[in-house]
Amino acid sequence: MAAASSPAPSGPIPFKDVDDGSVPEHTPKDEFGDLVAALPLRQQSILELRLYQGFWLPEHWVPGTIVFQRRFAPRPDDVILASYPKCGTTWLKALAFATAARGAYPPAGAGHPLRRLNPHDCVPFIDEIFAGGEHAKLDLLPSPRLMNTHLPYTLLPEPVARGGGGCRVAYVCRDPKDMVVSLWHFLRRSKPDLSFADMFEPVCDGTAAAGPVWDHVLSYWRASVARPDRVLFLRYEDLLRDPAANVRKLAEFMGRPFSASEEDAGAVADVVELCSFDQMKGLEVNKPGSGTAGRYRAMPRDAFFRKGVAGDWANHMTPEMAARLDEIVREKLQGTGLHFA
Ligand code: PAP
Repeated sequence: MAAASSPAPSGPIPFKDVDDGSVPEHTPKDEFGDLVAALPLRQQSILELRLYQGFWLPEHWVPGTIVFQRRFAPRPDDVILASYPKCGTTWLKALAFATAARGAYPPAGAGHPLRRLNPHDCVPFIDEIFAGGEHAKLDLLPSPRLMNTHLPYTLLPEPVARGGGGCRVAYVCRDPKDMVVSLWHFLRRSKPDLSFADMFEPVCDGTAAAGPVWDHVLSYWRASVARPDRVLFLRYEDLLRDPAANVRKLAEFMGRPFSASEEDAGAVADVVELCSFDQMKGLEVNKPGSGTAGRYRAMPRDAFFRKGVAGDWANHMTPEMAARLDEIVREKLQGTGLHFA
């Protein structure tokens, strides 16, 4: 008699648990290097950017983006977390992971993966995974999978953007003024002499990495209006104001609403607490000197937890700079129904 097969493991599980650290001999750069070399180029702070399909992408992402666009096979229960850089990626990864994996890993439990791993080690970053030719590792993840990207909606693979495969996308946006401040602090970890103006100007003229930021946000905004069942549009400021309401929203969107008994047991509050800024920043794994996250450009893990507030722009910009960026963004978003307060 055949032995009873054990049930397939269910996701999400931490990406770190399936990643053996191996790197392939060949990367998409070998295949698409010539195509990338023909694209408009710009040097911006520590990054070389290429203009690809209307967006300034870090050069090393572009070949992987092409492979992602052409060969990614979404699973019906995949959830892709999307954001412009420095708009709440780390927090959204933590919240989505804690929410989706709460069956296997109770959020209040001492052994929760998010107490030993940075959120970037739990949820794979598609753009860098594909850039490094490591995408076969995504096949090792049990369903449902969680992954994240900084690509705009219009650059997502056609089956994902069409919603045909059933795959869902959750996007988080943030006041662009706070995004610039956060980005400047982040990049200064690699380039301490980077001036604020050298970061502010490319954001204003749309040439910062993954920009123009307004086109990025609008790509997801429009998709969320057209397909609210497939694209969830969140705001960092709303997450700060009412994290529990947004965790419930996220859970429903992912098809895993909290049950009445989970609510009674405080599961939502447990997720919020596990992923709170103070809790995550205070973890050994995220403290200065604890190591790095990221592949191509590894960053110290503590760099992902700076202040975690709204409105820090006021400490870095003159009122004139703030009014200028607000006006650019207001004009670009005019008539779309989207605005930043
Ligand atoms: P990434 O796109 O490079 O992954 P991302 O996580 O989007 O970065 O941005 C980091 C910002 O989110 C930081 O903002 P700040 O510089 O204005 O402080 C960081 O502090 C904030 N952040 C990270 N984790 C949390 C959290 N758990 N709660 C609130 N904010 C957070």
